[in-house]
Amino acid sequence: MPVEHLKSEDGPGRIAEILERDGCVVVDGIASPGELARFREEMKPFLEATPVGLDGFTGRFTRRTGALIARSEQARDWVQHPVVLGAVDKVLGHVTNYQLHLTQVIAIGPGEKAQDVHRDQWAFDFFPFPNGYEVQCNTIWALTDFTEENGATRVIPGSHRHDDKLRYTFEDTEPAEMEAGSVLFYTGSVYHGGGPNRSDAVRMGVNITYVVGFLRQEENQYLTVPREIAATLPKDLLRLMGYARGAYALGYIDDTRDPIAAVRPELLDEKGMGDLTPVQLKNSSLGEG
Ligand SMILES: O=C(O)CCC(=O)C(=O)O
Ligand SMILES: [Fe+2]
Repeated sequence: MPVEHLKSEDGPGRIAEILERDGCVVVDGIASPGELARFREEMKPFLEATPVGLDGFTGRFTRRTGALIARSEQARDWVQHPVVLGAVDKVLGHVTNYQLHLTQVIAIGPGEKAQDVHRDQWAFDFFPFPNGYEVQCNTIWALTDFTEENGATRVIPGSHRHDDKLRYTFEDTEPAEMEAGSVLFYTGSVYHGGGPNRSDAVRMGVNITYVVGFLRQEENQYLTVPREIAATLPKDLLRLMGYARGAYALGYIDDTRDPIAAVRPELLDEKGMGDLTPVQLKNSSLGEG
């Protein structure tokens, strides 16, 4: 079964429906050519300085460049794209809060082999989350066209409902082909992997992923984004980066204060409990309010 394609105008509700059904979907034409060019320009020195991976999983012909919040203003907009967050709100709507998990350019070079088929949520030490209980929602933004030849991400639509710890092979997968500016959405539970690059050009994608607030981030945002830069960022972005409680009792600082106090104290609201909305607090609190 090929990967379904939607348009941005179809909206977050439809994207979430297909994610519920298939565990993956491509949304065409989200990023404009101007945005793609700006991102590449901002990231150029960092992309050039990134070494290739050290093992088969990270890819010996693949470069992974992170810290996108610190390094690219364009990435900050993409991370907070309303269509994306609208869909993530629905996929992860069963928890009190979610957060950014990682930001990473994945540049698959010519000669790279297919990555082993996996679930991204295996990163949590292979914890067996219940079938149907999503903890992660992911995007890969195509910076170049993604073709079967150049290493388009391989997915198994519908496999988000399969058993855990299965060993699938390349032949079980479909390429998520898409044009530059399109975005592949996929859950942490769907089986997938990077494709082999049999072309003579680099396939570039931007992996931006989100995870429930009670699990640990892959990319540690507190240490990846220097404090001086964090102090310039808007509150909503800081919240998403993890300067917020992950649930009623998770992630406060010192005397149960809002973590925003550590980076932008001038943005604290009066009660200093603004990191969860009143509804989130009510839903997750054990007390009577
Ligand atoms: O680069 C890709 O297409 C996917 C990579 C991937 O799935 C991963 O590194 O976990
Ligand atoms: Fe993956």
